[in-house]
Amino acid sequence: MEGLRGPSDYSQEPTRHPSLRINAKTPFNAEATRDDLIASYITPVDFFFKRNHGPIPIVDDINSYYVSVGGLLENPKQLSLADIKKLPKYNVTATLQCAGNRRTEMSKTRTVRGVGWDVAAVSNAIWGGAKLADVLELVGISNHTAVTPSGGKHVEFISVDNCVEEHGGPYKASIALDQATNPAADVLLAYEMNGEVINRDHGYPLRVVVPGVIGARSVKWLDRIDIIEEECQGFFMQKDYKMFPPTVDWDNIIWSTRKPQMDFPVQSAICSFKDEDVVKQGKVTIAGYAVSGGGRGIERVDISVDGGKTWLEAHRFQKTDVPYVSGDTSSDKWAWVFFKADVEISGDAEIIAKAVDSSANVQPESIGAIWNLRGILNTSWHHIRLQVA
Ligand SMILES: Nc1nc2c(c(=O)[nH]1)N[C@H]1C(S)=C(S)[C@@H](COP(=O)(O)O)O[C@H]1N2
Ligand SMILES: [Mo]
Repeated sequence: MEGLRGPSDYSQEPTRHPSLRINAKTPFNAEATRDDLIASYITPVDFFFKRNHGPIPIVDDINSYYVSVGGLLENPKQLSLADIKKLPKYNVTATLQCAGNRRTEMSKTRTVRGVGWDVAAVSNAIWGGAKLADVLELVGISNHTAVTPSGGKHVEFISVDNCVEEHGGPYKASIALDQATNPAADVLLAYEMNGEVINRDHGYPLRVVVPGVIGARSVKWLDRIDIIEEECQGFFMQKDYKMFPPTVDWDNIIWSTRKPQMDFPVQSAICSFKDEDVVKQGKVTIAGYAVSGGGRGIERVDISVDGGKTWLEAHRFQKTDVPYVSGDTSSDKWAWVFFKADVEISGDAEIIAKAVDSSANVQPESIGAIWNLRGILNTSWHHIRLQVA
């Protein structure tokens, strides 16, 4: 890990925007307010959620930084940032969502363990970097490879941060080799975020971005890439970020019975209001975001102002004044849509949003049906109770 260092304490953290809501200080976990989140379709770096499991690494000398690519490879290589920048550069607009988004709300029905998040552990950026498929080609693995001759089936990403859950070891995760070597999957090694050099909080000098997949697989501060036979055995793949049924609790959990979560399901949240906000009778605008994993676009966002008895369809957009058509090649398949609906409120109202993705997957109605002990993937219908003054 030359050039890149994971400090063991929090004395050298970067400065952050004062209006972020801090959910945990050490490791630093914070999200934007609902208003800040939907103020811009591309989330400004300052307001992009920050999800860490240890102190933020430091680059001592960018000229001695390199990524080691090894594991089940005939010719392991060390790639400098310059080597990676020599590859064709792609800009991919992709929404990252932490699997813990909306955990606080899930915990209200029955307690779950984990950092509490409101609805903003999700953000959208333009990531600039090289395709992982091109990087793997450099080390001799051609596009669309599911298994290498040496038996490699997964690509493991290893960082340098000191994570509590790894007993001071680094954060790591893996994805399947066929996804990593598929140029259309748009998996990036990103060195830019929103047109600027990626900052320390988000992975400087280089991070993985796996579009359409829970944020946990997009490893920041990349140090090593290993081609491996079985998926990564790290804590965050094997003992966390798995979806368990509501019957499983801490006394009967068997982690090995479930697969690591990869794609995230269809999600939406109303951001223009908070619960118990007081409004004037008449017209109000309901606005928020909707996003689905796996490159599935958003087909529809339904809004109810009467607790789910009747519904109307919200207007969806990615670019202002351009109607969004899911599946259209001009739309960003890895990115959220914003939605808006003008509705009439005559008295206290229960507002609900639910989204439908391009495969007709719909958000589940109740939290109870998807409750899980770690409180991940709360994608239940989003409710807001409004009071009329
Ligand atoms: N090295 C490293 N990579 C990491 C993490 C981490 O703690 N260490 N957290 C992961 C999780 S759980 C999420 S949701 C995303 C968050 O990325 P962000 O902080 O840029 O929003 O980074 C992922 N990559
Ligand atoms: Mo996450």
